[in-house]
Amino acid sequence: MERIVSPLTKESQSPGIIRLETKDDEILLKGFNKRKLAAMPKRILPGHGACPGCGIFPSLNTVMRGIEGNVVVLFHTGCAMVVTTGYPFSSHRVTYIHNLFQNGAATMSGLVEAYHTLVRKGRLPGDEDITFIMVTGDGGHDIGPGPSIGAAIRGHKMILIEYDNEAYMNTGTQLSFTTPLGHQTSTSGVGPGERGKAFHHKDTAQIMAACHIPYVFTGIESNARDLVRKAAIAQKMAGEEGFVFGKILSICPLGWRTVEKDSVDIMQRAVDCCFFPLYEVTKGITRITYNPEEKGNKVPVIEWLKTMGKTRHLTKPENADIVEEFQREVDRRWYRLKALHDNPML
Ligand SMILES: Cc1ncc(C[n+]2csc(CCOP(=O)(O)OP(=O)(O)O)c2C)c(N)n1
Ligand code: SF4
Repeated sequence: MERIVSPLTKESQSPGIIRLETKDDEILLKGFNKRKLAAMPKRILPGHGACPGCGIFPSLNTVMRGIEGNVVVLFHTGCAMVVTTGYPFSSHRVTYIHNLFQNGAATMSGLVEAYHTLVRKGRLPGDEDITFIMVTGDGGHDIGPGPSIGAAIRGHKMILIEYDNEAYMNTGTQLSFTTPLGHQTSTSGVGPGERGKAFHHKDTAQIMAACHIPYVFTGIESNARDLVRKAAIAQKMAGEEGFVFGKILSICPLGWRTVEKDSVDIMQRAVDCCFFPLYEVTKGITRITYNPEEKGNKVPVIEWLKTMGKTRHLTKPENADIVEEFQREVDRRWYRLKALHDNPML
């Protein structure tokens, strides 16, 4: 077959735009320039088969802006994988691997160790650093959390990114364990016998933080500066210390039943109602990186829920008890996070 685009070189992936500086125990991002970063060649090319407005690729491409040099990626089964790998084509401009749904972290950690062992034995040059990045959906983290937790505890030098679109989108919007309470999916219906998902969402960022890995972060694509900074720290930590986990809330207009032009506002409300707080955990120390209360932006959860088709039923008076329960749980998790932020000993 004729090659349409060439693979990326290390040089083209290393524009040297951003850098990190440490000041008073805080890691600061320097040189952030949206125009320059946007000109960086994309590791995932456009022209793939995702729906218009899909949040996965702007999210992943923003993460990639913070990461310089050669990258190897592994994608779990899910929309991100399926829409970029329609045989015989590929949207990936870097070395790409796919293996069965649940064992991505086992595969990637084996590859990381093989690479470092071959370098140590002199069978590979080892004259450049490679950043190993695994990508999974939230469903992949229902089916494959065992290998992910195993890889985290073993401390392999890799980054694991979970894009959370709150359901199994690729197979038809079935609920995942991160689908929030009351949200409608194809397996949590709304009607006389059911009022959306019946139980609260799983908190993967906290599960991974409990594995005592060097760095955990959350992010959204529309807060690009925050996400690029966290990605740059993730690369540094994965190169020097060990396993890193990042969770990104990612909009799915098809499954959330939203209109693309509203995406940025919807995602911002998810953050501003504290459903999806932006924070990082560095070697056990939690730091909230955007506090909607301090900015005067905090809104009740209903302000987020009313923006999506999948939660429109929650605006009806007969479902007020679900909204109340959801608000209570979101508040509880937010207060807990603030306590962690305020007290490094927690
Ligand atoms: C072991 C296994 N079970 C089920 C499937 C079918 N399957 C393919 S993609 C998918 C959903 C993936 O959901 P998620 O990880 O949330 O990614 P998304 O599709 O939302 O991007 C499922 C269930 C599979 N490929 N392998
Ligand atoms: S179904 Fe959702 S997650 Fe999948 S490609 Fe479409 S918008 Fe993206």
